Amino acid sequence: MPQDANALNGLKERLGALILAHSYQPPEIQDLADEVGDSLELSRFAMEAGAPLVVFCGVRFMAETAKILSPQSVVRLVSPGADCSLAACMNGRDAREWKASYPGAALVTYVNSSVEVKAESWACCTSANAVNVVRAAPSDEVLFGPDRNLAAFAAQESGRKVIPWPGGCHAHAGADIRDLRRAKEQWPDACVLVHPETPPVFWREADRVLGTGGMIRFVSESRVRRFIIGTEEGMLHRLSTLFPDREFMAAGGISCADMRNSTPEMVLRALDSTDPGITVPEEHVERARRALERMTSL
Ligand code: CIZ
Repeated sequence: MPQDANALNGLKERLGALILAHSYQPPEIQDLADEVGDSLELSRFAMEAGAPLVVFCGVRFMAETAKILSPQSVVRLVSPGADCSLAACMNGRDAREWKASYPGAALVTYVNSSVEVKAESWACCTSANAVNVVRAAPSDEVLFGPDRNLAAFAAQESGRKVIPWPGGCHAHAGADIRDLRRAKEQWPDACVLVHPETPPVFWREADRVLGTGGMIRFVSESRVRRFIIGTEEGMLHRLSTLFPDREFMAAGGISCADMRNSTPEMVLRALDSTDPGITVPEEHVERARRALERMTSL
């Protein structure tokens, strides 16, 4: 729709807006975005650009993270109802009560969490640096939430005593191992990359367990031609765009409805709006920012 594309580019330029899209977004959204990446990379882009308006194509916690790290920007989420099932697994009260039952233990939370939970945390992490953040935690026991699979992976890789919160991403935790096995039968020569939010049975049948940024780095450094990818299916478009000479197959049936409902029309509406954008609860912002800054520095 060239007319809409013209309208979108014209508005974007006039407003000095930056359009950011997560790697799990639909192909047509990734293709129109200024930058595509994981939540950490996108927050960094927002911080560095200092644009007056950031239009975020992703889910709520990502837009909130961008707003906390770039308070001077108006940050609009294109699909205002897009939430993360994993972030909903733990609330501020859960985090406070959990910490109270393990006095002295540092709480590390995955960035897929609410602002209030971030504020209760010693540090946040992404799938890319969860192991390093857990290694750096200043306590014998480390509380890790809300994703139990990422907690188990960080424990396995760091050798630290990690106590997991029993939460999970509905899409990754519900991934079907039979689907991965079928993909391996179809492409026996392929390299298998899976996300640490998938259940441990996936890791045991994979060549590497990596976050989305790690998958991109791995493919760029590998000579292998075919890859089976165990994460949200939007990642296939990202990989195929970056590496047109390789072949990718999705495995596990991992699809997040909240990630997949953005459309170009919604991006246009978010640009052409007077909405003040994402707000974050004032009382939690400073402490959440400290936990996020630890995440970006580790
Ligand atoms: O950190 C992110 O953006 C998520 C949710 C996953 C990943 O591995 O990039």
